[in-house]
Amino acid sequence: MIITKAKVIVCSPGRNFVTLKIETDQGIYGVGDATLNGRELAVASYLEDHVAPCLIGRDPSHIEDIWQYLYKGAYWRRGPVTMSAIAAVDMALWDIKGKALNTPVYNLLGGRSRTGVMVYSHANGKDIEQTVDEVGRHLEMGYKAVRAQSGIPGVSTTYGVPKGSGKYEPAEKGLPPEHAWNTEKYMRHVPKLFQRIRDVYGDEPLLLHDCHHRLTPIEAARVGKDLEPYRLFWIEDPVPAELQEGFRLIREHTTTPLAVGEVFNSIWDAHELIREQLIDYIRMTVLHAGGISHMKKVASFAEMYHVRTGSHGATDLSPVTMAAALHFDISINNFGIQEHMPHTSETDEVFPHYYSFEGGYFYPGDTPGLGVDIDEEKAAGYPYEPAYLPVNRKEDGTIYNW
Ligand code: EZ4
Ligand code: CO
Repeated sequence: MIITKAKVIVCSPGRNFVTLKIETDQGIYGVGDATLNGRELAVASYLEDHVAPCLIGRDPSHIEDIWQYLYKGAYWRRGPVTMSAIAAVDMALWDIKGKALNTPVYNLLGGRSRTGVMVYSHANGKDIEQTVDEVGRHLEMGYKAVRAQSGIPGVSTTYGVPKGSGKYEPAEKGLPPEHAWNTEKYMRHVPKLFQRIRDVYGDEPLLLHDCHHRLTPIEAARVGKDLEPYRLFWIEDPVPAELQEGFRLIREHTTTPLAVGEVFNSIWDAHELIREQLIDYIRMTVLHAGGISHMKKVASFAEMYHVRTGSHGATDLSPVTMAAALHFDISINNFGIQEHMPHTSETDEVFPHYYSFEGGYFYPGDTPGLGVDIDEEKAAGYPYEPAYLPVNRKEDGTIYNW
């Protein structure tokens, strides 16, 4: 079998997605997700202009060799653009291999290690009461684990708070919107949110919270301590994690489990965090961290240090990533939890898929390959529209982490 074509499809069914479709001389094709929120066209060009020409004529069964060719062969290693592009190729090649061997991808990764993949959903609200209601709604839908975010009194708009009556979506059309931030107000507010959720729903539900890079290590230590009575499953991204040793300080002060990694793109962003057991969950994805091939190595390394996975799964990761993540999640032993944020119906129509949800768990399905596709005709009806994540400023105008 040889690769005859590698096509990049950019579309916007509800939000922007970049998809790679690799075709072969035997009629089998594979799909991969290359979406990098707010920087979509950079990855599209990387794939179209620099990767696709190198793939033509290669044997698609050589997944590891092609991965190394794209990683080592580019000379310029790592970075979100490069690693998302490599990931898209990697997903598409696993999809092709599964279809060629007539078996779901998880079978090629060692087989199933569990019956289903536990996911957590998002409960967002303008204030504590609205978030509490949303937690209840998700528990009724069968979710065992829920992430809770709420608006902060005195902060005009923040991460996780829906605009109007719609669902929360971080990216907005046009140029980047600006949000305001106040750490003190946030730190006073967040324990009240979780106290109220535990008062209403008791001890059983697994509760998570995303600090979304807004704290310093000592502030994160305080938030972790203040949340200990509510026994969270994790706090996510307590600090921006370029400085891996910053986590030592948080770790010394709190037993609230720590999760990080949605912006990481290779093991080199996380090796100290894992080796020193400074975190509990590594949240890199098969999309932004080099595909299934690289994530298998990350998970194996993490397994030795009691670190479990907790893949990022927001709406800016397409159903192709969701499918690939589920095959990966179900196959490894040190799986922790998978994030799930439902896509719009337009997105689901453009990306038909076989994965399914029941009772708090997702199932990848038994279709050969990844069990997901792109409907190119429908995709063509949703052309790309520039959209960006917000920029954050403190109340005095200083640019801050979003
Ligand atoms: O802000 O995916 O845990 N989920 C998140 C997401 C991220 C977006 C960025 O593109 O933090 O909502
Ligand atoms: Co997050």
